[in-house]
Order: sequence, then C-alpha cells, then structure tokens
Amino acid sequence: MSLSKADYQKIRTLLHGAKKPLLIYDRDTDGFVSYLLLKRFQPHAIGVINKGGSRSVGKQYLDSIEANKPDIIFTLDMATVEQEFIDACSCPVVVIDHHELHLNLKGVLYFNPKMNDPLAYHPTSFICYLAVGGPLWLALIGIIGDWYVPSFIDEARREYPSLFEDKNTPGSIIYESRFGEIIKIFEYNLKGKVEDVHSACRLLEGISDPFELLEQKSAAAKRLYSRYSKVLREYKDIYNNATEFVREDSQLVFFTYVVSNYSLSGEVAEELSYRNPEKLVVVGREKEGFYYFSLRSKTHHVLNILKKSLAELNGNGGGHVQACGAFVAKEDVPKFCEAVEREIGIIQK
Ligand SMILES: [Mn+2]
Repeated sequence: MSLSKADYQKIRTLLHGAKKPLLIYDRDTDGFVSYLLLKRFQPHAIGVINKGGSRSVGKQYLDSIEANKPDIIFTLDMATVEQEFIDACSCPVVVIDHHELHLNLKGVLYFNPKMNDPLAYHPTSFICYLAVGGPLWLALIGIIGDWYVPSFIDEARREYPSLFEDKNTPGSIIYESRFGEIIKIFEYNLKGKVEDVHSACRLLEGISDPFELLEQKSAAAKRLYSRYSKVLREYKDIYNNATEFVREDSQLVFFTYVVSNYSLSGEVAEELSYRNPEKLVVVGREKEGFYYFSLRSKTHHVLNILKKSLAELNGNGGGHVQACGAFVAKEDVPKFCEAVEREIGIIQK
C-alpha cells in the first residue's frame, strides 16, 4: 500500500470543495491524464501545462496564478516544487507526485506514494484515478504510459478485449497492442510547439471513447491522428538511427542526435530499452549548448549510475530507479559518456 484510503479521500475532498482550482501538470501522458481526470471530477478546474522542459514548479508559474486567482493549486507529476513558489502563493498548494521525495517543503499538502513505501512506483494518474475516479480507459493511458500495470486493468480488458488482447506487461501493451497506439496518440500530441500542444490538449479533452480516437471517428480525432502520424514519422527516423548504436558486445547504448522538431529522446530510449532489456540506454539531444539525456534500463540502477556519473560535470539530473533524465553541457558530454562506462564497469575505475 502506498497512499492510504484517507489520502485519496483527502485529495477528493480538497478538489470537490474548491471553487477555482488551478492544476499545474507535467507535459506527458501521466501528467496530462492526471489533469484530465481531476478536470472531469471538478469542471471548474483550470489547467496549466508544464512551462519549459524542466519538471520544476517555480516563479515562471506566478503569472498564471496572478491571472487566474485560484483558491487552491494542485501540482501533478511535477518532480520538484520550489519553496519560493509555495511561499509566493496565497492559497493552499497540493503536491501530487511520484518522483523522488521532497519532505522538506513547508506549507504544502504533499502526496507521494514513496512516503509510506520508498519502493512504490505508482504514477500520478494512478493516484488521481483512485482519488476521483475515471473513466478507466483514460486513467490507463496515463498509468500504463508511465510503465505501470495496475490490477484493475482486468476490468478494462473485459470491456475492451480487442485493445489489450493477451498483453499484460507495460512494454508489450505499449509496443504490441492497439491500446499502446492510443497511448502514443496522446504522447505525441503533447510534443512540439506550445500553441500546437494547447490546441491538441483541448481536442483530447473532448474525446469520449478510445475507438473515437483509434478509428478517427470525429473531426477532432482526425486532427489528433494526423498530428500523431507526423511525429511518428520523425520518431521512426531517429529510432532507426539509434538502433545502429546497439552492439552485441557492449552493455551500453549511447546515442546522440542534433536535428529534430520534437523532443523524442525519452521515447527512443524507452523502446530501445524494451527491445534490449539487458542494456543501459542513453539517448541525448542537443539544444542551445546542452545535451538533454534520457536514460533507461530494465537491469541497471539507472538513478545511481546517473548521480555518480554527473558528480564532477556541468550538468544535473534525476528521476526514477530505471528511468532518468539529465542535462549536460556540450563540452562535458565525452566525459559523461566515459563516467557512465566506468559506472557500469565497461572501463576500469
Ligand atoms: Mn509520472
């Protein structure tokens, strides 16, 4: 058990009693679905998507607070919330997250499954679903999209047998089932320019059934599907290039790329790791003097390896045990690669 029934009830009560809640959510399926679930439960809610690449809530959100004057703020799937931000808000701040614990924050209502069980991996949309309810198919987009298969998937399997077939691991659902395609439609529509993402979010909010999207049954679904296809083409190019860096005799796959309209490192690293479960996969994209890396592995303790590798470099990062993100100054990338090789024992310490 991670969060208690009382915790879920508390989240529900706080949201139910709010007149104008503001929901700051991360720009991925888990964050976005968390927002959609809370918004369905409390239609007065106003959403603000992650501004910029980092998962930190800071001063950059104060203008949204000023403009909307909420009576309560929820941050959803945002890995850090700065004390300065909390102190500047005149209403309660509720943090719902499942990244590393931040127990030193003052003046917040904090909900993180790791509080009771340090090894818990329960995505934010899982917490939101248990707090305020579904629809179930929508909740599962966020939950499985964040690599977790909850026990209540059986209910969805009964309702939508053709979407899941016999798949029951996160990877096999994501890469080998029709439900996985729905997850990708959501995921890829959250990529790209802010204006495009905003309009996609509005369209996604109105989708009422998984088949509407998969079979493009409405004008909104057609637009979302076409944008998904566009990102998918670019994804396939990058993914195919990356596969050439997989070597049988090395535990490490280290791949960087420069030109891209979308940030797809996380997705590329994820699929490479799924198809090469014994390897540590590091995929990075250059942007303005820095490389933004995604690290994945099914067998290595990625978070430890990352923290040690970054120790003496101009860069920073963090995340989950098997899935992390980091940024490293361009000139330090060779050193970073070497440090990772040292940590996994390819070269001697
Ligand atoms: Mn998440």
